[in-house]
Amino acid sequence: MDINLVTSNLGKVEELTHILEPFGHKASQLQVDCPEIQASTLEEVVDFGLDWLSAKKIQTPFIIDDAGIFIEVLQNFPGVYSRYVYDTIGLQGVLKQMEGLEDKSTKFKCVLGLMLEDGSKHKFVGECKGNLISEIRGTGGFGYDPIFIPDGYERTFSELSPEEKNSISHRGRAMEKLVNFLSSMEN
Ligand code: ITT
Repeated sequence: MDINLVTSNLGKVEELTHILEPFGHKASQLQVDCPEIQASTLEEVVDFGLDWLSAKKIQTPFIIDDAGIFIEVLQNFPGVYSRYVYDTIGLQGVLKQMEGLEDKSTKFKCVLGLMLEDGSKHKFVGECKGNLISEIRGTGGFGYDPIFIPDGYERTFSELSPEEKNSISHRGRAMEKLVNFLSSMEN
């Protein structure tokens, strides 16, 4: 299947493409300036995005991806505001907020939205639990990857290979559900 990935984030394009290609799907990035609504959940952002893009008659099938990092001791902030926080205070600013706090439990969450040619909309959710660290480590990945260590590992997402990250990440888990869904449609 030829699938459009509607995102401005090249890191996401790489991760999504690596998962889709072995299943015979061809992925292409499509950059569309989709307004980001004020919402309290990633699911709401994705619902809005799917409707908005479909009203703009964006070529189907397409996938959108909304993700964020949820820091437990900060009442799950920044969550839906992860992009804003990253662009304003950055990783150093987040680390500063965490100074002196012992509990560094954090999770990543990804909600994928899929719009098919028949106009049907589908959402797939994946999470990855772990901990923040107090320094920036690693060069791979993107966004918050250098400050997050997934449970069961001692390396940050940035220090894992792209395959390792995809095999356990929030996006990888949501994508596993999405490709299974596409495969079940073909049978
Ligand atoms: P699009 O909306 O164009 O897809 P974006 O970068 O704005 O791209 P999000 O709103 O989903 O994407 O991301 C919110 C923030 O979380 C942003 O700063 C990302 O870099 C970061 N982020 C998303 N997925 C991530 C991941 O797998 N690892 C590290 N950071 C991630």
